Amino acid sequence: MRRITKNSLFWLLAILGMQWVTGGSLWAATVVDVAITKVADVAQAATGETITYTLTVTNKGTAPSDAPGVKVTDTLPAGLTIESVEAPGTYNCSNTVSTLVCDRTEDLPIGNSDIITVKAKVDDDIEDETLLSNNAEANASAGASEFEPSDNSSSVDVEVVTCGNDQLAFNEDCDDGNTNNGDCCSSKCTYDSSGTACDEGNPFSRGRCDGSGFCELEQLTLDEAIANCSLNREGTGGQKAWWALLPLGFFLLRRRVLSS
Ligand SMILES: [Ca+2]
Ligand SMILES: [Ca+2]
Ligand SMILES: [Ca+2]
Repeated sequence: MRRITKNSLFWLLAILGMQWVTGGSLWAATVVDVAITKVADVAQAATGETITYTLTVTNKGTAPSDAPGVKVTDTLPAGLTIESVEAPGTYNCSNTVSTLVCDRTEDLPIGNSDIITVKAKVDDDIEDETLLSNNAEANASAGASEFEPSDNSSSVDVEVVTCGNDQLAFNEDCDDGNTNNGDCCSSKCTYDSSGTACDEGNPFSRGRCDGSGFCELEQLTLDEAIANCSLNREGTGGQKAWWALLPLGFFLLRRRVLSS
């Protein structure tokens, strides 16, 4: 059996000392602790609205090494379309309409953080109350060991709220259950301004929005009512529809009865 000499014991202690000084990197792979957090600027968004996501990538420093080859991936759910990406100059980013990949060209030093901003638009045809769950990941290159993998991904949810569903959302003045204009609650669920014409379908009155979602009616004069009837009927048939005066006859008869 070989004896342990003073010389071999010296080198054994020297190597152990170097392991302590370098954090074990002499025989272990590079050990890093990369983390990512992802937040959205809103908790709810309407169709057509742009959501801003902020991704913060950090080398936390709980492991001994700078992080080589950090890659950030962000795959957006159906219903979102990437509009723009902003990243530090140390990243090469590319994206499709729904997937973003950013590669850091230099090691991420211990204790340092980077911020990547992604703007994505909510598609117009997405259903109300859809939960847009968006997950992003950040990892060092495959040659590095990850000290704490649980914080290498981060997810955030944004709920879609829509106009025309008869439910008043935080960003709506009104929601009358449709996306029609001309009824004082516009296709964007905002109030039409005071005085905007609105049509209640009554040929003997004129409607004006009051600026808070209601159509106020003003009774027309006899001449205005006749003109209104003629105008409405001409618009559909191209000929003057004299039978349109029939309801007007009832109107006049009713007025006479009431006034007598
Ligand atoms: Ca980690
Ligand atoms: Ca709504
Ligand atoms: Ca409407």
